[in-house]
Amino acid sequence: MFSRVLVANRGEIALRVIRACKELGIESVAVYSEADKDAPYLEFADKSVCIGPASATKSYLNIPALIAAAEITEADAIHPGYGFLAENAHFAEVCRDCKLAFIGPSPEAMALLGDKVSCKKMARRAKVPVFPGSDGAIEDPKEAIEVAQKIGFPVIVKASAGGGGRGMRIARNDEELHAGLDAARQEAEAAFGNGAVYVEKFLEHSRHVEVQCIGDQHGNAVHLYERDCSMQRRHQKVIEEAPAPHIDPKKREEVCRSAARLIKNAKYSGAATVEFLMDDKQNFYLLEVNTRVQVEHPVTELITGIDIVQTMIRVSAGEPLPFKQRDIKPTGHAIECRINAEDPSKGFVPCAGTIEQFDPPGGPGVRMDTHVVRSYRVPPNYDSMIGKLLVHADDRDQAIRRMARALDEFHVEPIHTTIALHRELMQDPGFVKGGVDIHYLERLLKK
Ligand code: MV4
Repeated sequence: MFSRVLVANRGEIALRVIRACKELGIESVAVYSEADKDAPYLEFADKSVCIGPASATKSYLNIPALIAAAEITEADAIHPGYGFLAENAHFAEVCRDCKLAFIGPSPEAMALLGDKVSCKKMARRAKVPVFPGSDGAIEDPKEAIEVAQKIGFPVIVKASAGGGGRGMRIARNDEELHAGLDAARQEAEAAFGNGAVYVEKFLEHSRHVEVQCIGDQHGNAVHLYERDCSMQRRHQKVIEEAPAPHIDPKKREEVCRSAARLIKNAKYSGAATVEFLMDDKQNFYLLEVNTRVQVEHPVTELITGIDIVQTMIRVSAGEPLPFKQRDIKPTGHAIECRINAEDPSKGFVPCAGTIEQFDPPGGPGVRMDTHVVRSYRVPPNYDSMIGKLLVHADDRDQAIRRMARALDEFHVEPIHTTIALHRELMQDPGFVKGGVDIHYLERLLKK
């Protein structure tokens, strides 16, 4: 096992990793930018190191500064959390070259699954359903037109290096396809330095169902069941839950086994999330694979009782997975509400500033993952998520009531947060019924 892990992140996920280390008897090293120098969670780590100024490029994305911090503190591993460098294969490779364990997949596996064209190829071989479309990257617009003729419009052009909604264009005719190819390619070239694009059938109404998986370095891989993340706005998830509501048990097994098969075939080690779109007939198609721990991982922890962050650390140190697929028995229902320092009544503008009052909820079945305490100052430099409120209950209806109760107890002043929005969503007939599609929340917010 590692003796000291450097946590290459900030905020709630940094605290989450520090806690996992402590429970495993491993020392942790926190890093911070100048904007985070007074963050209270730094005290929970065994050591902390300043890695640069507020700007993320100069701190949390600064590879030489992170490696230097690991070397100075004699850390033997780095946990990247999510965002920042978590899915940067170059960073994983630099860690390996510096004899630091990257707590995540190998750079090769990350690159293979992170590139959507090669990921889709891998999925086809593993008999995981993918959208009909081009076999690989599109070189010539003629090719794209031929594909569209075969599968029918609408189609979607996606950047192979994209993800989370960046570098995508929907096309409903030849003309839009020509324009979409150029636009997606240019956007991808500028954003990722890789202009490769592909074309597939566009599914209009669907749900976002993702499967949590984890593999070890001995060829074992399991799934930890699925989450529904359809409640989203501008590709930012707002509510996540597990299990996904209104899925037939047979379909559920099918989608979860497909995901685990993909991860196993890729000889993947570490945590991965396999994302799917599911249509109203419960047909599912691969979207992409996230090769990191996700914001919403606690939803799965609550229904399975498995500590995903601890397990990531153990498999990264070479331990075999401590459970088999048949040992994983999900119970009850879990919901997560993302608490963002944003004003939903003003187009979700971020609200930085000092939190004078912070009274998080508690009681049975409530989990609050946050780095915030009273008098914490939310810096304007980073993501606006200030915490995650989760509940676990016997079934979905009780989980919704428990969340409504927890949100009632929750008081944050004076900055605006998404708490008030979540209170309304817990009473929204569409959400309460369950099984909404990925456009539901945006339609609701327009009303
Ligand atoms: C799609 C799609 C419909 N059909 N692919 C958006 C983010 C990226 N992960 C893929 N995305 C989509 N891909 C096909 N073939 C619709 C979306 C999509 C979406 C997916 C998941 C959650 C929210 C979304 C919002 C808009 C579009």
